[in-house]
Amino acid sequence: MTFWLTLSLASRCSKENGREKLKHVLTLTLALAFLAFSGAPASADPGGQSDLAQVRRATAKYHNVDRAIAAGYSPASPCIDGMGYHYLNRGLDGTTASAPNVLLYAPKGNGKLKLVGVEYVVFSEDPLMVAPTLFGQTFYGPMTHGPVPQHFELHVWIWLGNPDGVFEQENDKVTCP
Ligand SMILES: [Cu+2]
Repeated sequence: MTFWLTLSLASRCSKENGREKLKHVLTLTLALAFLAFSGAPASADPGGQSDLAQVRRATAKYHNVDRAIAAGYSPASPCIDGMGYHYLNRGLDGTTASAPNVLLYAPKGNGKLKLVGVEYVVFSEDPLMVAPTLFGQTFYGPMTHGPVPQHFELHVWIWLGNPDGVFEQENDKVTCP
């Protein structure tokens, strides 16, 4: 959007001179400053569906768990009913939509794994930390469970429909042997 504004202004300015040009440059500077302070314009996609499509594109290759392992994900939990196996990539911080740091796999009957969703886990020992957000959703937490340090988490069931909702913590369709 900023890029478009800049282009449009440049083409107008080239036809004008001196004072008018300065006026437009000032207007643009103010507009950009406003955008910078107000953050991104209100989302036209509050449910984040286009963002979810982006996550699907980014993680489709991980249907093959060997590719996930090659990319730095490794087993980080036993199979948990409602979630499956968590594969964590410690090189990612869970704050980027297109780069989830956890992949969720459910066991298939043949002993293989089926990619069912992703999870974003943001670790923080800061008791005052405000829960992060992605896709317009606020992460759950802060929480600890077992040996897992304090964190916020958001599950996103993009590869196996969750009747309770795509952002619910657990998916009842995921069961362990
Ligand atoms: Cu989980």
